[in-house]
Amino acid sequence: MRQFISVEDLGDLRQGLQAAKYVKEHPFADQALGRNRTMLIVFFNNSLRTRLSTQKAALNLGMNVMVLDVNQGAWKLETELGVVMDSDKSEHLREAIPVMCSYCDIIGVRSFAGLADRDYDYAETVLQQFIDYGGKPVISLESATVHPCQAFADLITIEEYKTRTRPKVVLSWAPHPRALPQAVPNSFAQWMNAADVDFVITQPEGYELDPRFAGNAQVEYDQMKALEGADFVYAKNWSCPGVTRPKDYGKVLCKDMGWTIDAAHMAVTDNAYFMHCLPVRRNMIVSDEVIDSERSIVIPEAANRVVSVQTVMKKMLENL
Ligand code: SN0
Repeated sequence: MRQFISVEDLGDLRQGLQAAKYVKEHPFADQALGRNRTMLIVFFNNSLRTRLSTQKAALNLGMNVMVLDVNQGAWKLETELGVVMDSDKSEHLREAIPVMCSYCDIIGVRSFAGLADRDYDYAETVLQQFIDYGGKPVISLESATVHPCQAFADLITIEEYKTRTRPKVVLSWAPHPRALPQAVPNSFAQWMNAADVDFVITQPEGYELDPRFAGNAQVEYDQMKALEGADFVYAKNWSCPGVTRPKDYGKVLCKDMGWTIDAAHMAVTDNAYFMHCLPVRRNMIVSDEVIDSERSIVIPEAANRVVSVQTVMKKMLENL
């Protein structure tokens, strides 16, 4: 595996889930694989789970690990090609990437969407430069349009908790004070479409996800109707993806607190589990009552972030 961006990069999904199960049961079985190998993780944006789970996974695999926060101590990096570098940006990604990659065997990159220019974000302009100029396997640790390590962890969690062969999984938009990327819902939709689940997306008008991720998923604009009989409720805020309203790309279109997942929403489900990638804004996305209930599985979901990224890194190490 040379890159981990999409569900297809994992190969056969059943086998991928089996591999994850093995990693979870035997976290230290592959220490020899990572010996004298270095994992570099580069952050252009904040992180808690990704930062720690990726380091933990690398350590479990016997790797050395280095972390760079680009905005704290590194030169400010220019990401646009062909510009006159007369601003505050001291170094171009064109040099920084091959240099960073000369120090490591696998590189992970977090680089959020700018939410200003849809084409720039959806071309994965920053991540693609790491793929093109680095020469090392690249893991998206949430890039402009995808968060595959999260979606893989989400699927692992659903597999662990499901009581039906084909559970009903509902992705519900929920309100948030800021404009957030579409990476988490995009990847979640892509992975659910590939998995053996009955998948429904519910969102206000204007929040339609890019069809390359939403695929043939059912879309239901009536949130309560969508939630009926759900086995898993996956809440997330995202900004306007600019599909049905191109001019509003990256904007907040709705702050309707009626979309907050509370006990009344959960009551129409089939005693569903509540999921969220975290960090979560309590009483915006989800009520205290729901996230503190015994049906909330946000903590085991976050714990599975080690498992998903370790499974990916192991596959990459095997193919070095
Ligand atoms: C990010 C997002 O893509 O939605 C990362 C999620 C894994 N979330 C945020 O930036 C939330 C920030 C906030 O202020 O709540």
